[in-house]
Amino acid sequence: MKNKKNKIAIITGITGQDGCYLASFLLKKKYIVHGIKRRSSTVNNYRIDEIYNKYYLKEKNPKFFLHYGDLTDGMNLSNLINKIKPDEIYNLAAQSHVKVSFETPEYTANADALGVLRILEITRSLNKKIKFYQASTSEMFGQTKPPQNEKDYFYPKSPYGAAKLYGYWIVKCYRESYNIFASNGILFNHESPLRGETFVTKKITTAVAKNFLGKREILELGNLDAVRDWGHARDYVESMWKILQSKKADDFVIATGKGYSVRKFVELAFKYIGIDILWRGKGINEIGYDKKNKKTYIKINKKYFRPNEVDKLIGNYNKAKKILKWKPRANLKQLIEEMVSYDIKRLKNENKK
Ligand code: NAP
Ligand code: G4F
Repeated sequence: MKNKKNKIAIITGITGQDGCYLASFLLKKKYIVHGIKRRSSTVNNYRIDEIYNKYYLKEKNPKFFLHYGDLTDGMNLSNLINKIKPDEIYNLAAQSHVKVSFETPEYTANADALGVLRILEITRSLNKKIKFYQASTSEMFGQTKPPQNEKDYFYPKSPYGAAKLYGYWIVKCYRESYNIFASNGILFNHESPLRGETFVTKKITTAVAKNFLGKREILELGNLDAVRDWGHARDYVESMWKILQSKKADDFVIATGKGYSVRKFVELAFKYIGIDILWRGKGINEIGYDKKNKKTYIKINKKYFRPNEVDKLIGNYNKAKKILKWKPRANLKQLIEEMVSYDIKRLKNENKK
């Protein structure tokens, strides 16, 4: 299976947003990529269909492979890692939705915390030279005041944040105890046209696109005042690779250093299609409406509030800039424009069908 020139990477969470961008990035760097996907009753490969066609179906010597697997199944992970013999493992698989983690806390801990331990334990006994990347998150900072960097303390506010914090510490623990090359990328929010549709940015850009195409829809949201540091997934997957190419295993904050509220994101996204949003009312009764014709476009629905909220995440990525020579390329305006344009095109195509 191994070709001398090509490094072999395993990506867990291959069907997710980052899995797709990272696979594409590594394939361009001539890696052989093995993606691990979990079984589902409906096909959910849409993000990686193009890659699968290009690098598996149409290739004489395929460079991209898919395997069934699950982070909650240690034996399955062990069989796969033993068979594939990777140089690098990028652990991106997770129950990644913060609000959902309040409803499925035990499952979230099993996949997002113990899943990390399972892979580390397999690599420890199989081959300590396998480099391991863990998708850690700014959610671990939770309540800590921004700007947050690698030295700040962690104070997670959700089962997701707490599970990811276990993942973070077990990576450090295995690195220090067994001299394994295991690193954490502490990534702040990153989005793209391929973002999952229940995350706030994608919800907003989809609603904006629908309204642009004349399909009037009122967008229902929760907390408009939460502040996030939103970057582009395409830029962030490059940092994952750089983290594993670094001389020394270590932990890095990856962010843009700029924070915006959900409210501002809404305003910028509507502005892109020529609508100026104004706000009226308070709390659950607040609405967002068109300055010109007074039509309502945004309402608040309490079902989108969380039992506990992380108010403000803004990352300080100086360490990554200095050591990895990484910096973000896309700014928020560019990100929004790309997401809205993509959604307009996507919905137009769906309407044609
Ligand atoms: P995503 O789009 O939700 O993708 C998550 C992936 O994990 C999907 O492929 C999903 O499979 C898979 N998965 C879930 N549970 C699994 C399990 N038990 N076993 C195997 N696979 C499983 O998330 P993302 O935005 O690409 O994020 C990638 C990673 O970075 C996640 O670990 C996330 O927690 C972390 N992270 C993300 C951000 C961000 O802003 N995007 C920031 C910091 C950290 P299905 O397609 O079948 O659901
Ligand atoms: O888009 P979100 O659901 O992302 P959140 O909770 O920040 O988590 C994302 O980023 C983390 C990194 O910091 C990742 F680790 C995690 O996997 C995920 O990718 O919500 C962003 C903000 C929150 O404050 C939320 O309360 O938007 C607020 N919000 C307001 N209305 C909403 C909504 N969030 C969602 N999902 N849906 C709403 O209607």
